[in-house]
Amino acid sequence: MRAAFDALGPWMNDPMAPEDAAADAHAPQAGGRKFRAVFISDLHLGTPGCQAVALLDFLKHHPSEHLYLVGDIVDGWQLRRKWFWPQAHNDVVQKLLRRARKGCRVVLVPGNHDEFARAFVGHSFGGIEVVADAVHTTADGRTLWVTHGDHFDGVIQCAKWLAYLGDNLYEFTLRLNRHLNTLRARMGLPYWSLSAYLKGKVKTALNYVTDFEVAVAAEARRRGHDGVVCGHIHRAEMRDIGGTLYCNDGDWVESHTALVEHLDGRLELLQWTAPGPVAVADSYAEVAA
Ligand SMILES: [Mn+2]
Repeated sequence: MRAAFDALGPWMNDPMAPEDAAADAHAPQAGGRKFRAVFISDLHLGTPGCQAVALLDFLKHHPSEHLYLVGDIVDGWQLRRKWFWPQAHNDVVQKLLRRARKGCRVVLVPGNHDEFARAFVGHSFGGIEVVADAVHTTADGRTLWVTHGDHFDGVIQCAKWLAYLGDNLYEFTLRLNRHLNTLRARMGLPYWSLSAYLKGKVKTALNYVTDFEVAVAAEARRRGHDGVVCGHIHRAEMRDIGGTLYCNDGDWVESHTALVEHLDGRLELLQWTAPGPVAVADSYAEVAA
């Protein structure tokens, strides 16, 4: 099963390019850390909003035993509208495939923007397992249900956030955000996310977010798990909801966030602002309150 797609093409098994070999050579030394698991989602490869360069940097500095790709990895919706595939996006795919080849267990849980991958559930694509959802057991014995989360759009009565921030408006916000940050970079200011700021400020968005979080946590509890890891709403979070640990690993179009499990089972949300990670717990706490 694992090798079902390995025969598809030589690009899956490319020998390591010299620059890749060099990059991998310093990966283990970078920070001297290895993680038990890394969870990322909502990369939206194939869209101009995808922060592929930052993501590559993050992946290089966070080697792990398990890597969960929690949906919306490749944005099939946008690619159908307009083809966009720069080299950095290719590099991300190659990096993920290489990681699988080098012994990391890479699991893809498709989301709504990459629902085409749901046709391959149960198969393996270049060593990457494709599953509808997964259960991850932490080093300290907790079970986490891993799902993208889009199935919960339907159970939320008033998806006001989606009504206000439709796909096109969202794309526009991201574009504005890029220009703004190009200017900020010229002025020597750090990266700042406009749409994350707007979403954090809009009350209806918060209601939607809360409904979503409660619904996902309730389903994880119903399934008998200690917690859940999801993505979809592009809002990184880790908190207890009625005794169930709700973790959202955020996204790589705005917030550059990931959930990591340390070797002892401790979970942590990271925001990658190269050259070093920043814990996001404090900055999100005020919005969640
Ligand atoms: Mn999604």
